[in-house]
Amino acid sequence: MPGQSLPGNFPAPGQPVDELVLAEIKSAILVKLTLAVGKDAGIATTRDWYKAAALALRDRIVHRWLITDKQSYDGGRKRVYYLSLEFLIGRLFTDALNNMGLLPIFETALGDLGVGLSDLRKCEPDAALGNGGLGRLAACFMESMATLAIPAIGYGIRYDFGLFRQIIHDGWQQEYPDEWLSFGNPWEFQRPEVVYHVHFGGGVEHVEVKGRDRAIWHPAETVKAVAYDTPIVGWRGQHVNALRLWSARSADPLNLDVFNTGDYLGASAEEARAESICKFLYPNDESPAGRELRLRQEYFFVSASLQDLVKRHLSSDGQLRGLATKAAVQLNDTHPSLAVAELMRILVDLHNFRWDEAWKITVATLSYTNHTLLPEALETWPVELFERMLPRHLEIIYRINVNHLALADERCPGDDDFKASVSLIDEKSGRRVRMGQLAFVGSHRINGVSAMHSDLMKETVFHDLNHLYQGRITNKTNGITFRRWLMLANPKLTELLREACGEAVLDDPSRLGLLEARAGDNAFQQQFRAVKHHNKAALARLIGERLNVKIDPSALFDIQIKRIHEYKRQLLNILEAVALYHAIKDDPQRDWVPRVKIFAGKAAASYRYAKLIIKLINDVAEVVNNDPAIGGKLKIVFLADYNVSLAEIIIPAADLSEQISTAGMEASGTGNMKLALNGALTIGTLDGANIEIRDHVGTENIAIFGMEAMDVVVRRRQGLDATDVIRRSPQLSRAISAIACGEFSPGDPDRFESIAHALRHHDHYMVSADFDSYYECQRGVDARWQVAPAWTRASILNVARMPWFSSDRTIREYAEEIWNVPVRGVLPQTLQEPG
Ligand code: B1H
Repeated sequence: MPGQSLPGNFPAPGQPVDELVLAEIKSAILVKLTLAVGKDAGIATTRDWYKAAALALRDRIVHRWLITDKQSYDGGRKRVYYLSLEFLIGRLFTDALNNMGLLPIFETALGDLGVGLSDLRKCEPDAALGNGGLGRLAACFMESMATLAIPAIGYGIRYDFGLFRQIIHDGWQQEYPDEWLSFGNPWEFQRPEVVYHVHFGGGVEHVEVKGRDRAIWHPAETVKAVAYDTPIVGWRGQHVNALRLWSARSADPLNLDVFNTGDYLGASAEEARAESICKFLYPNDESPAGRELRLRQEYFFVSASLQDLVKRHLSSDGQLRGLATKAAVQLNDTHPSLAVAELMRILVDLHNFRWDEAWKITVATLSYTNHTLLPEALETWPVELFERMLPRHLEIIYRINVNHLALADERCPGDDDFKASVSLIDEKSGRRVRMGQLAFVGSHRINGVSAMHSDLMKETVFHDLNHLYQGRITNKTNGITFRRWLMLANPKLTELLREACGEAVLDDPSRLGLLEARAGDNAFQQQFRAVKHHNKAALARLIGERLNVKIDPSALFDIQIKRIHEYKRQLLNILEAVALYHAIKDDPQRDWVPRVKIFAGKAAASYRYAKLIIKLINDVAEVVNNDPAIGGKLKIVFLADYNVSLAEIIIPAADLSEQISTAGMEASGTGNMKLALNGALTIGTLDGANIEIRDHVGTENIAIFGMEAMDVVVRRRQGLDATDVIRRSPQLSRAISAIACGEFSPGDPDRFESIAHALRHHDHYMVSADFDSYYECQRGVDARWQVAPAWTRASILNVARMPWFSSDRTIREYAEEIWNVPVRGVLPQTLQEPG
């Protein structure tokens, strides 16, 4: 009903703000500015105002936090513990304001105080404590768990430096430290009293106590883990959970004996070693760093988190027997796999449980999400390193393995290959502990992140383990939070959707289905296009400011934003751009569809080939953007330093979403969901969640091309040489020759020789093999773009059919099928899988 206030202080559009509340908020901000920031309004910078406003907002969140936490505690409710080395949060200010229903009133209050909310929000640095999809998924899940009132704690590391800042210099990526904490962090609460000791190294003594073996670990080194809590508020502010990040401190910060000898630097060496644990996030997406410091990070946060949750459990239940009924621990990939051995150590060594009972509790408590099947991403650690760093854990892993291999022998007697394949120890490449196998064996549920990925898990890496532990693997297709990725990122579209589907759409995304009836409506289409145009004009302005490239907002905005990785095939996209450039040059008078190809993404600092692809994109852009012969029909842009905040600007402006990974290689993708939700049509392969997106939006509203996962397997078996396909494709042949002979790098003609060679003779990612199909598909997209009503209809239908991809749906599935915790509300009937 127009004008009527919604629960939790949510003003409907046009509703006047409450003057009393407004005065209270203004005064709260001014008090914070004076007493917490220590500044007078006359001299305050925008950053000072941001801090004051964030603190005023935090006060309001904290009240809810304390109430909901007490309710969960008093009610003895089961808690979810989400263990993740990555939380890619981005900015929190408008997210928290929006969820608290305070966005309009803060905007007015700040405006009255002479500060613009949009300037102010830019003062907040992105919390980039993650690499990409895996870390962003953890952040979406935290928001959805709070929204669904699931008592939960996210555990991770408070890195001093998040993911590096990317600068593009002369077309090359350069990495700079991300000093996100240099101006303080108004969201977090340091908890100096919440401290745990985490041990490393030393040896293990075995003694007999009452006829039972007892292991006593004598560690050589101890580090302290100190908690920092950030409140995460759910939609409509009714529930708040904590994100608890650990920071490392030395247990012995200054060695006085050494200090007194005059070796001042040496005296704090211990401190430096301890604190290095939380210094930085490893910038490797999909390929584990394999460094000793990384294993220290993994154990550090697992140990602190388990000590914390065990202590919480003991304080309410008094014993650990029923742990699994009160705690569900979700392992985000294999990075926290040590939790299996650590929980066993806590139960057996510290709390005297018999091994078998401890094992039952451990398996019932833990569950593990797998995010990738890439062989290079499967984490393993040398046994020798384990022995040195975590000697007791290695013993525990060996014992788990003995029981596990006995089971394997029962299932497949005498089959040594089967046993070798399921063993926790890889004996083939110099004895290594397999973290995936460890997490699998120690968990009651193992999930993949899209239907196809979960199926492939059963068929490939976990084939034998699936045979041994039938029914453990399950699928939980990823989702995204609509609050951030629709409401906040795209306020104009949200406004239109509120008008078209009613206010309830904010609570129940299935109401987006009401758009179906309007998809062909001319007047509605015009409004929808106007929103898209507004967002595209904003992005065009940003590109003009940052890169000095002039962009026409009415051109087709073709977007590929994600980590730079060979399997994601940015190379296929830029090759198509080269071929299109040649085609336009050959026939400039044809009615070419004006296109802007926009790329953004970071390459791991050590991934040289990915960095060369960035250079290629920039070199091609330089030539294409400055060639008058093509009349501006094609523009290529690489936006530096892709992060959550930049994604929030690019995604609402997208017409076409590039989801073009080699089939079978992208576990799910979540950018694909964000772009479709904002009305972009997908061009993609049948990979990851693209398949489910197709099933929901309908084959006619998505452009699918290329080989399928099985085709890839078959072709790879035949060899990786691609001269056959190149010979058959004049366009591909010309595009490869152009990059090989220096058409885009005249000053250094050999620069891209390695890329050309791989395209011709080592086409592992099927870039050459898929090229023609992709090029054709893109021309089909051009043709569709030229019929504006049909394009707009498909775009509207994408929005209408995306509700299933809400992370609220994903979290409900985890809650019901893995964690066994109740959730608030019921899934509306309309939010079901397509028939
Ligand atoms: C995903 C990773 C990942 N899968 C290792 N695996 C890392 C692996 O630092 N490391 O060692 C970091 C990240 N990330 C992504 O997870 C998948 O590629 C996406 O397809 C998926 O959508 C996302 C969330 O499930």
